[in-house]
Amino acid sequence: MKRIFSGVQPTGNLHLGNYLGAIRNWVKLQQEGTECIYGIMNLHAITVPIAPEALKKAIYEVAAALIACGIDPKKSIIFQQSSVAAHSELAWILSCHTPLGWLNRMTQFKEKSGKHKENALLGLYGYPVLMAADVLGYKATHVPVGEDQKQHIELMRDIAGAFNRAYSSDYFPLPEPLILGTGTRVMSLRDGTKKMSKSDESDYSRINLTDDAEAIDLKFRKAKSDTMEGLSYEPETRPEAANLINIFAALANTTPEAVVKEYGGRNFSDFKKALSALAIEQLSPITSLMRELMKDVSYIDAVLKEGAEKANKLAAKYLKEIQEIVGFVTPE
Ligand code: AQP
Repeated sequence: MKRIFSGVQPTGNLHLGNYLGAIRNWVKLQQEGTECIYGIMNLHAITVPIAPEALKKAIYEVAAALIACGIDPKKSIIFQQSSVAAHSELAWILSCHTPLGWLNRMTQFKEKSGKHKENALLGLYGYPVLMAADVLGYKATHVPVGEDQKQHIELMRDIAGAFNRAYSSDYFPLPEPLILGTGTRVMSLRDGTKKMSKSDESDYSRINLTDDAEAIDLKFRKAKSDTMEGLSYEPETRPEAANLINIFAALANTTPEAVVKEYGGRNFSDFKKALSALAIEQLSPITSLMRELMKDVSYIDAVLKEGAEKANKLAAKYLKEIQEIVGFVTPE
């Protein structure tokens, strides 16, 4: 049986990278009729400092974005991670099966903890174990993510294997990453070697799903390009041009080569105009629907409540089985 689990952190505005690398694929998987569970990962969001009001707003915004992008709460489960206690409980059990050496290899921790590792939080260090619990806690088989999450999925497979070996069981399936399409690694519009990210200080580095047409147009116009003549796809030497070509290809459902064939003879400014028109055409219906949903969050509340009930039902059943495997008792 195929079961999909994925999630997004409510750490700010969702951006084009989240959309092309993850959410758009989540919608496709839902349309294929696969059982899908999508989480708003607020326990992950607090691994870096975030103000309570900002977190609350981001949780609603992410829920609105998922619905506006096409995740249908009647077909897929949409829920807030902290509403299902099994995530934290399983994370503890799995952390007792995860050697420190495995966590020390995680590049995301190295990047996010900065220069002062001693001050980095335990939660940030243990983030990948919680992520393993998120997926394994539903016995999910496939995890659609952007390329940046590949290392975390490999670790969760290792943790699942360690647990299975420790109890001579085959309880956890080893989840497969699904890294789909041409938008698996959308880069910053200010620096083609850095990924587009919610936490980048510059708002000009990303296209937010809440941006209006004017903002999208301005950001693409200001996007860093290079001084070379014409348009060519050379990721090593022209990272900014390659990023814009990749974004165009992902939005148009085509290949970078096809984009270069069409726009190769034109200048950057013409290409940027075409790119911004395409992005506006695809993103503006999402932005309008998000705005509508945010006007009255009672619908979002109802979706999150129903999602939490469904997710809890599955996760609580599996957690009980896992506790039995470990040797905990359930007094009847
Ligand atoms: N730039 C990207 N290109 C393609 N996919 C991306 N994803 C994130 N950035 C890109 C994918 O979006 C999903 C949700 O990611 P997340 O919000 O949970 O965490 P993240 O990867 O840490 O995203 P950010 O924007 O960089 O957040 P911050 O700044 O808070 O750390 C994942 O599937 C991810 O692969």
